[in-house]
Amino acid sequence: MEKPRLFGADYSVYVRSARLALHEKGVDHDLISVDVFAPGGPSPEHLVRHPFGKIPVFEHDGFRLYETGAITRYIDEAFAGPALQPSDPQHRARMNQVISIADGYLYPHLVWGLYVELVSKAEGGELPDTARLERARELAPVCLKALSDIIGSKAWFADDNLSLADLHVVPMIDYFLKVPEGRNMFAEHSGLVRWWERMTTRDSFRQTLPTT
Ligand SMILES: N[C@@H](CCC(=O)N[C@@H](CS)C(=O)NCC(=O)O)C(=O)O
Repeated sequence: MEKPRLFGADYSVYVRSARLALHEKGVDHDLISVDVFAPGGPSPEHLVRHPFGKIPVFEHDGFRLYETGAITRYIDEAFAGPALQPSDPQHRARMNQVISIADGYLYPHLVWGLYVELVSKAEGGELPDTARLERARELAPVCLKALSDIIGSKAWFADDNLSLADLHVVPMIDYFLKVPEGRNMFAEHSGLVRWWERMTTRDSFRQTLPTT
C-alpha cells in the first residue's frame, strides 16, 4: 500500500495540524512540497487538487481530501493509534467548538493580524496594515480568554486526553508567541501556559516545527 501523501509546506499552520495528527497516530507519510505563496500563486496542477488553491491536500489509497478539519478527522478515523476525538458527545462538541474558534478567530487575528502584520512583514521590510493590526489587537485578548475559559484547569481543550482541538490550536499559538506582545498577553493565562508547556514537549510538536 502506498504511503499517504500530504501536499503543502511545513510553514503552514493548517499543514502542521494535519502533520501533528499523522505523527500522533504514528502514520508514516510523505510531505509533498507545494508553495501556494510562491510568485504566480498555486500551480494549475495544485488547483486540480484544491480548487481554492490552498494547502493542505491529503491523499490516501486514491482518496483525495482538502479542508484540514476533514483531513484530521479522517486521519483519526482511518488509521490505528490513539483516538484523537473524544467519544463523549459534550467533549466532542467542545473539540469541534475549539477547532471552529481556531479557524474563525485565531487564524485571522493571531496569525494574520498579529504575526504576519508585525513579524513577517517587518522581515520583508513592509509596514503593517494598521486597520488589520488594530482589529487583531482588539480581538487577540478575546481569543485568549475564550481558550483560557475552555481549558480552565484541564490538561487539554476537549477532555482528559489530547484531541484534534489541541492539534488545530497549537500551530497558530506557535506563530502568535513569536510576537512580543503576543507573549505578554499569553503569559496572563496560566492554564494556557501549562498547556503550551505540555504541548511543546511532545515528539509530534518537535517533529513538525517549520523549517522556514
Ligand atoms: N480552510 C482551509 C484553510 C487552509 C489555508 O488557509 N491554508 C493556507 C496556508 S496556512 C493557504 O493555503 N493559504 C494560501 C492562500 O490563502 O492563498 C483548511 O482548513 O484547510
